[in-house]
Amino acid sequence: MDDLDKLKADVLAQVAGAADLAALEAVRIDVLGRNGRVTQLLKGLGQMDGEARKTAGQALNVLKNEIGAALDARKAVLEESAIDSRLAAEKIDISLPARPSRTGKIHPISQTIDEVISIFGEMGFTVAEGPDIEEDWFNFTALNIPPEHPARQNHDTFYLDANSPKDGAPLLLRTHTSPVQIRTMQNTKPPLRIIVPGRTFRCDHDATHSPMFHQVEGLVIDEATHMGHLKGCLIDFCRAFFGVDDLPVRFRPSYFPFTEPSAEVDIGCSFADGTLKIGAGDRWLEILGSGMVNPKVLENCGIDSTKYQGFAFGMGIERISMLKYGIPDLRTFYESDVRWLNHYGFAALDVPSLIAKAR
Ligand code: 2U9
Repeated sequence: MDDLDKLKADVLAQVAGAADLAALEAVRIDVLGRNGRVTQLLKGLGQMDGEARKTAGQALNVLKNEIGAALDARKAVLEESAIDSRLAAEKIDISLPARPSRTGKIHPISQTIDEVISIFGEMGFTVAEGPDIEEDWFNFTALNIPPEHPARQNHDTFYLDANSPKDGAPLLLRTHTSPVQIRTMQNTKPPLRIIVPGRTFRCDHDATHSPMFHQVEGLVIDEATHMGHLKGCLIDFCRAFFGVDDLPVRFRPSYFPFTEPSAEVDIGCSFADGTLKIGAGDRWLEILGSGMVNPKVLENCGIDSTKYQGFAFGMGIERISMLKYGIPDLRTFYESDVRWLNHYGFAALDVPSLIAKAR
C-alpha cells in the first residue's frame, strides 16, 4: 500500500506538471497505457491469491479511478488554456479596411442614393421607407390632391385591380415617395427630419421616361422652420453633391399642391462646345422641386399647423446621377449590361462623405 501511495503521489505530480495536452497524453500512456505502470500492476493481480488479490485489486481500482479523474480535470484546464491562447494569437484587426472587390460594382443608382443619404445624414436626417403599393389617400388625397385635381392626370398612375380596404378606391403603385412622409407624420410626433429614397412608378415610357424610376424626397417639420432653412439646406446639398463649393443655386417660383409657397431649384452651368460643365457659366439646370409644406397637408396628418411648419423637397435620382456622372441615356440604367456597369459602376464601400470633404 505504501508503494501505491508513492506511485499515486508521483503520478499526480506528473499530471499537475504536464504543461500541454501532448505532455499530459504522455503521462496517461506511461501510467494507464498498455504497458503503463498501473496497467502492469493490474495485470500482476492474476498471480496473487484470494484475500490479498481482493485487497490489492480494490486499491488498484481506486488508484486507477483517481488518476483517471486527475487526468480528465487537467485535460479540461489545458484545453481551455489552449483555446485562450489561440484566441489571443488569432485576434483580428477590425480597423483594417476591407479589400476592394475585384468583381462586383455598385450600380450608379445605389451609389447616388448612398451619396444623398450621406449628405443629408450629416445634416441630421434619418431615412424613412414605405410600401411600393399604396392607397389613394396616402399617394394623393392627403397631399392635397383630391380626386378631381388636375395634378392626378400628370401622374400617369398604374392602378391595381384590388380596392383599398379603407375607401374602396383602387390600390396603386406610388407615383412619388411622398406617401412615406404622410405615413411618418401620422405615426411620429414632430420635430421631424427625414429623407425618403425609393422606387416610384408612372405609366410613361420613352427615351427620357421609365415606368419605374427613383426619387429622394425630404421633409423637415418643426415649430419655427422657415424658407431660410429650406434655402440653406438645399444650397448646401447641391454644393456637396456636385462637389463645387461656390456652385450658383437659384430658387424659381413654382406650384405643387402639397407645398405653398413652392420653388424649383436650379444650379449654374455652361454648355460650351456641347459639353455640360456644372458650376460655372450663364445657363441653369433644374435639379429639385421644393416648398413649405401646405398647412392643409399638415392638418390631414393630424399635425397642428398653427404650431408647426416645415419644408419639403424632391428630386429624381436618375436625373442627378446622369448629370453628375455624365451618363447620357436614361434607358441604360435598367439594361443590366455588365460592360455598362463596369464602366459607370463604383467600387464597393466607396461611399464618400461629401459634406466632410467639402469642409
Ligand atoms: C409631403 C409634403 C410635401 C415633396 C416635393 C417636389 C417638390 C418635386 C419632383 C422632383 C423631380 C418629383 O422626381 S420628380 O419628378 N418633386 O418637385 N417634391 S416638393 O413635397 C412634399 C412631400 C410630402 C407630406
